Amino acid sequence: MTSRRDFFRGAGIAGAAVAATAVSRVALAALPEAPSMDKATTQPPLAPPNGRPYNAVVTLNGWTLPWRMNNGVKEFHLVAEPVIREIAPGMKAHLWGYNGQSPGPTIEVVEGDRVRLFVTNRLPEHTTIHWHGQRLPNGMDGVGGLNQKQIPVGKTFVYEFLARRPGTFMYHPHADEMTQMAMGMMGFWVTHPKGKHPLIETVDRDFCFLLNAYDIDPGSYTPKINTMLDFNLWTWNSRAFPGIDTLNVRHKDRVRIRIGNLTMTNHPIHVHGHEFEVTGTDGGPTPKGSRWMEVTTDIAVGQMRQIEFLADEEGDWAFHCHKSHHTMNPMGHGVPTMIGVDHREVVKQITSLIPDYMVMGERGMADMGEMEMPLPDNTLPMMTGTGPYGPIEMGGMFTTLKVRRDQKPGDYSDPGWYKQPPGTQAFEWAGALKEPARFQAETAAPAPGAAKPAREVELKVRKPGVGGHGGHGR
Ligand SMILES: [Cu+2]
Repeated sequence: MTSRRDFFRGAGIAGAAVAATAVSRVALAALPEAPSMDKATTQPPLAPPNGRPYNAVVTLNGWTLPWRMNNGVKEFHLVAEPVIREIAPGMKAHLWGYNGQSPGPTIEVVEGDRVRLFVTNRLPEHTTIHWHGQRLPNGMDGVGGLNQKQIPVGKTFVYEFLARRPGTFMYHPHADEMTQMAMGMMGFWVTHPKGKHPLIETVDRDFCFLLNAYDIDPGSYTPKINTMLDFNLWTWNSRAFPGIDTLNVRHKDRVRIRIGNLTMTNHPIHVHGHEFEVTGTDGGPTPKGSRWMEVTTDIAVGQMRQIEFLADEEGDWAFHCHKSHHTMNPMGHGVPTMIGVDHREVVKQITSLIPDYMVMGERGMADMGEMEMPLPDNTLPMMTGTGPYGPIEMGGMFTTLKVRRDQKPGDYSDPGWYKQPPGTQAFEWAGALKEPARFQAETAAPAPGAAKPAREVELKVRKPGVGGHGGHGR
């Protein structure tokens, strides 16, 4: 008697081909092209050349993967492969990604689209892709060993499903995850609504990016994959400030920003000058009654958030993770706090032995923003970026939202620095500075047992909310 296994073997058809037949014969007819990207700069939105219409997203320091329409099916071809990614000018990393970059290209489809994704494995080990957040047949969910066999080195697998739910999603491997995600394998996925959706607004600008993190020793190129917490590069789409492009919008634009977190910690993402609402998660659009105004939203590990606001304040607004260590580039964590320590004597002695010795942080760390310390090759300064008024003293997960009246609709180019209208910028006080009252009080403090000083010291205390001078003290 012939067993099922013998039948397949005897038929001379590879197991993969039989499995794919259940998906579609067309799928195997010819592999679609796999476009590749060699730049880390933000590419303009990809207007859909066919299929249902939608307003395309802009991937920060990324791009959207073109597709081929094949008998009504949108066919994409992702190639998992080693890539070289510029993290910021002056530093390149040897990562793993898709189609030339890390993260891989954004995939944009429309609710109701039939989607077929060819995934070719050019890595040195097996992989899979999990389509995070999607409703799909269990065998398409991409967990290696659970839903499918891992894709062996050199092989191509086919995933096929209906994009059932509009929203903000991502994709990443579910095979040797610790290594493959630490190496930069991930990508964004947007399913646009079919027609008008009661909970999804039409917006003028729609940006997306992933939060990721790397541990790359200064002077080296490859991430340390065993790191769990102590990363030294906090990145948006595998870019660190000042390598992250600015988000350039027109005054009064309605702006959506979609963010997904594939790091090992949460990131409170903060926008200056505007309030926003969280209008969606990876579970879909949020009900209107659950929305409230925020200026910071915490994005936990594995979560996606989409925020929306009216860009009605002109200017260059900081947009960053609010964890202050996440807006810095590599630094030594073993550095003791030196604020308030007078190094002068010891520095004299050390420089007689080590002429290049440099004191760090005795007045704070702001010096680091303007320091031209020799760095090892292929590393970034800790705090960097120069604005119109000097060093910005930031790194990592930081960029700028630029709101301009003269930005043309659909123009994503950088308008340069904002020029504040006269009289609208913080300025230096030019009047006389009084001696602080407390200082006088201390110097006038009586010696133990001495008589009280005759002179009264007046202290004016302004209480918040009272609106006048709240009281007097000595
Ligand atoms: Cu953060």
